[in-house]
Amino acid sequence: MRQSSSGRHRRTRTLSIAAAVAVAAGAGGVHLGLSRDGAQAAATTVTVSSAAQLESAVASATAGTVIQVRGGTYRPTKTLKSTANGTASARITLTAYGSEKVRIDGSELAAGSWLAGIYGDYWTVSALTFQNSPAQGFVATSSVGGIFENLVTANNGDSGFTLRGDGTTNNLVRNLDSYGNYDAAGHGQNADGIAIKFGSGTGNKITGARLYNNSDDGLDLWQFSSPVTVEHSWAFGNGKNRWNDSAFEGNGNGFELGGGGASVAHSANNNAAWNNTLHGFTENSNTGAMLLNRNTAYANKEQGFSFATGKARLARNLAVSNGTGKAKLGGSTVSAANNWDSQMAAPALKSTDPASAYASRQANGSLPVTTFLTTGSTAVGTTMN
Ligand SMILES: [Ca+2]
Ligand SMILES: [Ca+2]
Repeated sequence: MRQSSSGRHRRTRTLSIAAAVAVAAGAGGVHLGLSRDGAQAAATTVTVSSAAQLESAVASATAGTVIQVRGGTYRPTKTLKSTANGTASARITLTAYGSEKVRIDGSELAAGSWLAGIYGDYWTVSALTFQNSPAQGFVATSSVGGIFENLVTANNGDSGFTLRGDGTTNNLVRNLDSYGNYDAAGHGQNADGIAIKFGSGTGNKITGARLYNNSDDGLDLWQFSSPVTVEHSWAFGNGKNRWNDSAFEGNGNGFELGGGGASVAHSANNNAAWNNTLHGFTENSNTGAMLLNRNTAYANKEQGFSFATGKARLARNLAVSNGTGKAKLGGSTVSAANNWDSQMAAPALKSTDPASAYASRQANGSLPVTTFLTTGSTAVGTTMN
């Protein structure tokens, strides 16, 4: 924070106090600061310690606002919602206070409510858990430049984490854990770990995710018409009926890279899919020229890699012990140096025990260290990190 005695900055400070007071209605603590360019946007830090304060702070956020949430479990009574835009130099931040553990819990929301819905640009949302929503956990609609980091979306009533809408551009989802999401109303057919669906916009990337035990897919790119990059992520145990739903309709692919008519060249690099009820990786009728490099599919119920209709290019991927085959490829698929291609032997897996994949993340939020599915090969398959 830079202080200045210039009249220009003093005027700004006065304005920022007015803005902060508006934000602070009912909030636990307010600290003022000037952004680095001082005159343009005032950084306002709001510390909240009740659900009402949290709802108010999110609804009142403007460019430069930093909302810090004290440790504990928060049960808002309405969706945490904002249409405010940050800017590249004055982001809007929603995060835990220090290293405190924060759970935002949707169990007191009305049926069908999302837990969090952001409709603006340049948000940073980090180090929070969104759980037990009656519908989606966290949704960003037509957002630009979002950074969504070290989040958990768990046991929600529809997809855990969602990006949607046209103009969804340059968002980064890093180190997301999304698990146990299940839509009872749809008998499990909708709830994915992460859904980037029904929209467009370039530059979106997912990295370091664990997407598991969801009723439908780990990742789903249904009708998203611009390329998405997914890397260093794991999808496992999706599509199983874990809810005693006698009419269960979830069908879990690990990585569902399209569907619904969009033809788009997504990229999937250095990911792992195991123990899903359908395929490990699938185009799902997306005919685009997708790129898949150094992914591993292990013990999925159907194909390791299902790319039978499109122009996907697969290289250096590894498929082991999948139910109906290593890979189902079509006439337009390009396949080279995968373990199903000639002269490409499968290296031995160092471990087939997934227990360590469920371990706590490293201090910086990175995936836990594991030898599961690793081979030591520099030629084929994921490195699991
Ligand atoms: Ca799905
Ligand atoms: Ca599915």
